[in-house]
Amino acid sequence: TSPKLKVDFNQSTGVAVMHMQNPPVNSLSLGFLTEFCIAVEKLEMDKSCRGLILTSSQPKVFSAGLDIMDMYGKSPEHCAEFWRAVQEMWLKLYSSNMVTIAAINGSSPAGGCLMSLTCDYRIMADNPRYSIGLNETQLGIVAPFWFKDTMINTVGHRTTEMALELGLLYSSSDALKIGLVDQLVPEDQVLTTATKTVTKWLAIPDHARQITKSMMRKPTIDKLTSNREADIQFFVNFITKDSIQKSLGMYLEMLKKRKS
Ligand code: CO8
Repeated sequence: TSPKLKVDFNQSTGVAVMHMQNPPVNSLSLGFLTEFCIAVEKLEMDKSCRGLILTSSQPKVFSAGLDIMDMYGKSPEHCAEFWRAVQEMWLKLYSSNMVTIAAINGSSPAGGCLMSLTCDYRIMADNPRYSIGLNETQLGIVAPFWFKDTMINTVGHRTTEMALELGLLYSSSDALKIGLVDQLVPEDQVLTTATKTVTKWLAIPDHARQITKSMMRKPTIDKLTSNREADIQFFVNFITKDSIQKSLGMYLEMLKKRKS
């Protein structure tokens, strides 16, 4: 299988750009997440890498979120392994010592939004067709507490409460209004703006920035690390329920119908 990621590391700036290339929509499958976590780990260990930009090489989509096929009609064992990989992706990104920037050049629902929310800064293409948000309830599923916490930490409690209950997907301009993203730029400037932004962040002494980041995020991270197995068990019990499987099936049908 071809690599699902392309990593461009610029030795002179110390910044890596990670292009997600898992066609057609960069869904976060078990295979993708495994490859992704290994790549992030490698960069994290490399002392010369201080910044990471996440972007998509697929047109119109940053990431469609978790791969629904990894949660639909799968064994409890598969679901458990998949969920552990989702947790790992979040833990690695949310606790990264690198400056992380999401260069959101397309739609970014659910898990795609979560991935963006783990970054230090979000730049989105100014395009009303692109949407971003935690839309889980629209699939009849529930965003886990650490998805919810990550969103609260970014946009606050009230906005998160309404967004999660309704499963809201925001247009790029509405996402900017509520602070779900930090900046909108024309589509062809997303990556160049991300590169400029990371330089600005890297001007701050690493140790001071890293300790501050950890101070802000550690309570949220600890909540999951101390409850990881229970969270996996909860997910597996939930997702394998007949009623939940039925909702996912209906959502998949809707996705297919919407095309024609
Ligand atoms: N997983 C698997 N397949 C997907 C996904 C996905 N998340 N998203 C799209 N696909 C498939 C489509 O079904 C379609 O398949 P096919 O070609 O066989 O018909 C193909 O990818 C292309 O999709 P589209 O034709 O829809 O592509 P568009 O460019 O028109 O639209 C979008 C792209 C906007 C990304 C659109 O596909 C979309 O809205 N997708 C659904 C996104 C979504 O709702 N994701 C939620 C996933 S759940 C999640 O991330 C968190 C779950 C937390 C679990 C908690 C439980 C306790």
